[in-house]
Amino acid sequence: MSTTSSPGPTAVPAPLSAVEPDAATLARTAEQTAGALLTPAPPHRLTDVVPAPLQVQPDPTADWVLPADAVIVASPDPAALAVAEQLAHLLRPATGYPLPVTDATTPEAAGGIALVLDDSADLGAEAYRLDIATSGVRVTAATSAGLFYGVQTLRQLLPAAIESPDPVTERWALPGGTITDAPRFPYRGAMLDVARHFFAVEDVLRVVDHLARYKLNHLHLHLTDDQGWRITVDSWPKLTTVGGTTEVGGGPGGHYTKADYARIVSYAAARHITVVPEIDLPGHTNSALVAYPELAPDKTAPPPYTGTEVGFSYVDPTDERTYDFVADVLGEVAALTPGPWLHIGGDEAFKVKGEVYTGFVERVQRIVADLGKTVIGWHQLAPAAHLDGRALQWWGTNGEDPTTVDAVRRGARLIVSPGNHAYLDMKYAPDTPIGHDWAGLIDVRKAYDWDPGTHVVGVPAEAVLGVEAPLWTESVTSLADIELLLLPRLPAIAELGWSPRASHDWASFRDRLAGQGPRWTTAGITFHRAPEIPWSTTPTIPTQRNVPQPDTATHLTPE
Ligand code: TNX
Repeated sequence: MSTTSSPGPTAVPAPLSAVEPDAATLARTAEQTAGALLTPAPPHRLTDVVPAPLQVQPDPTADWVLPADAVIVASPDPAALAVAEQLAHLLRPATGYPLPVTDATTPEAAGGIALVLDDSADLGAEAYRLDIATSGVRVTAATSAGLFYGVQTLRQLLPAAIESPDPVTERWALPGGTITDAPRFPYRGAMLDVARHFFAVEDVLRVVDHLARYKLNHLHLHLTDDQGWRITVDSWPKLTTVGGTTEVGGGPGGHYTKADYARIVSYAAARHITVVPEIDLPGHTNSALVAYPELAPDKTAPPPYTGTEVGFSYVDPTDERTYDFVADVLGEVAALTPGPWLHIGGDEAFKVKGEVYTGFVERVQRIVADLGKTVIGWHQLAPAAHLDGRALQWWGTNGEDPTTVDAVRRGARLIVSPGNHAYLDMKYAPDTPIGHDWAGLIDVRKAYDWDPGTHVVGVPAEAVLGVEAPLWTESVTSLADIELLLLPRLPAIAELGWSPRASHDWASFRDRLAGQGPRWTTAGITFHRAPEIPWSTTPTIPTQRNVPQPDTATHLTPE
């Protein structure tokens, strides 16, 4: 890793004086020298953070080392205390320190770490300030989300060994100074397609952990498609008992019970991530038609589909029963989902055209609004009438799109997911073992070098809600596959969503990203060793964890 900084005060052995030292001084000097030899690495630089923070003011005189008896003290608020517990969970395994959590009306670092909720500090909803000084560390924010993001930054400033699941002898140094940070866009997301291949709850929780590390705040779950229906709907039970039993390639499929889904939602909420459920309509519905032929245009069940073609299936837009189905499904999904969004798909419904398509979408949009939720749909929804708050997810590969620009003029906001920059299912290079290439190859630089604020010509930055990186899973069958495609491109998209445009700099990003490699290795996370990134060759702490697991703090109650 490319870190240079003045070493912390205890790393430098005291110079021997000309006067004969006493035994105690000699012993202390020997101990300090041994310590410096054992752990010569200086702290990371305060700028070594992904996504790049808004403002960084290093103070090389203020480096700090976490003492074994440090206490974490938080404002007396359940959400702030929950973040303090999360911090303790992050730090305890590798340090082996007890790190008790306490509360105080005015938390003081006092040689430890203070998490301070302060709505008078002029910090926005997701903003935080991180002060690292010789007296300890303080994170200040107006909300628990801000505290959580400050903790993610703190985590990255510690040595990579902090990711070890087992105790490690290390000097837990932090670089001195102040970071003041806030996101550029309010919507920063990733999508996981659990329909083409089904993934266990544990795998999804692990993806949530990856999002949280990089301050992403939305997880879009593509829950239904031709190859499988993945969420229980009590009023239409065969959607999962029949429609959930298939997947691409002929595997067994699977589905989430309502309790499974609630577990994902609450695990994500505890990490300040909103789940955005997608029920893809009117196309991409073969699995629903297999379960309920009455929804099919010819009222005949099609054969189950386990291939990878798109655009052939649709629910009958001329039958009222279809709208009962949509209302029942969206009603049950809305009831399970605390977040404001319902994603209604709308892509590649090639057989439902023109006014029939827009008429269908407009009815579904109203169903969503009547449920008190806000519509997101793929940008194919653009021609349909605008409805308050509606957001379109743009996945084009060419920034010219007059139809979408017109929908924005009528009030739609945009989530940008350009297929040729943000699609995590595209291969990195021709030899990437899994993935697609219909939108081109996406190496890390291609994932990083674009601007969500100006990408779609004619859409002003104010209309851009944010950015999302979708992962379609036709060729993805395991957690290791997911991680290979996610990392290291997810942090690139996260930086586009979080960091100010003025900080955009490939050379800086490349070096900071390289610093993430040893963290992933230490945590047992798979990633693609992209050749354009100067990964460190320094050996990392071996982990004894064979089976990857989500963060241990699964019991945390959501807010
Ligand atoms: C297009 S992008 C699709 C998906 C496929 C994906 C494969 C979009 C809204 N629809 O159905 O899985 O390409 O990259």
